[in-house]
Amino acid sequence: MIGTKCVSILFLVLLTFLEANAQLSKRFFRKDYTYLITTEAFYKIHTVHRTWAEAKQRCEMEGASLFYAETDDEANDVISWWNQTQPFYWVYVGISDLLAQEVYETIDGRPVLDVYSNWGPGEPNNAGGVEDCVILRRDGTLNDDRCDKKYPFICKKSLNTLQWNNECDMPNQDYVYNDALGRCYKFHTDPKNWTEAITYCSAEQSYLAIINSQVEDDYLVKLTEDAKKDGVSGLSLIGAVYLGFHNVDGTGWKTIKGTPLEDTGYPKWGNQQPDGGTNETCGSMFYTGQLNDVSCHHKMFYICEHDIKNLSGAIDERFNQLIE
Ligand SMILES: [Ca+2]
Ligand SMILES: [Ca+2]
Ligand SMILES: [Ca+2]
Repeated sequence: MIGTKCVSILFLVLLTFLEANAQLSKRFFRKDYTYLITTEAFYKIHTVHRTWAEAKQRCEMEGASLFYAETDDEANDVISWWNQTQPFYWVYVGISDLLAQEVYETIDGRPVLDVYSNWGPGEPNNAGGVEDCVILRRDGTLNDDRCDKKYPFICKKSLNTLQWNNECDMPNQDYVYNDALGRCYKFHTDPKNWTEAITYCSAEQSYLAIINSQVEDDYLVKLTEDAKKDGVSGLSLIGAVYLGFHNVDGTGWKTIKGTPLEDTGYPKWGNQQPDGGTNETCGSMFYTGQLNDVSCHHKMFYICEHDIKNLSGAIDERFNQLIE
């Protein structure tokens, strides 16, 4: 009996320990990022070419930042990984002189001389007086270039800055877990149009929320009530938040996953809605919870929904490895 009890306690202690350390020992940030052991950081090469400002923003949307090498070693390791995986000759890095001409600094305000700053011959030359953003060439040299050119880029997340939202099993700290629904949500107070809202949710490994039950609707109403909505500028429509359903192609209301609205579990339109015809083909929820068709161009609040993978499977597997 005592033996069994001891084993159970040991198991609980072990499980708690594993859960607490699961993230650090798993070296996991997001499935689209690669961990390099030598630099203790996660990286993602974006193959879609963007301007420097768009690249910087995109990395931030993913909870990371536009990469620049801090040391020669990091530059070598990242360039070697890049050369093994992608054919690009250049990538944008997080260095510019946009704040003060000819004073190059990193996106987090470090002087360029404090980080990897192996300029190519004659660079930075501010050619034509319009080169403020820095690219890294695959030979390891830096060059100032126009910020409005579109290049691939690399995002980076250091292991030592990684935080984990255990309930939601994701790095984003601002997603809130709902016990009854077993999933997580974030109310975005930065107004976006419908397409942008989809992009932002997706960058957070989530999707524009879809209401599947009265319970979920009640919760989203509460989330909306509690959100800090006062004093937000840039809103073009108040009283409703974007959701993940639409009739953009005119073939009937459906979710962004393709399910007809009447099969979602919550097809409850507000009074007289939908009323916008072809002018209102995107989905929203009135603050009171009922559905409303709106123009896709409005800048509105929106809610992202996040499905949780089951972490316990990974923990069980580790436990089995330990007791073998
Ligand atoms: Ca140049
Ligand atoms: Ca849902
Ligand atoms: Ca409407």
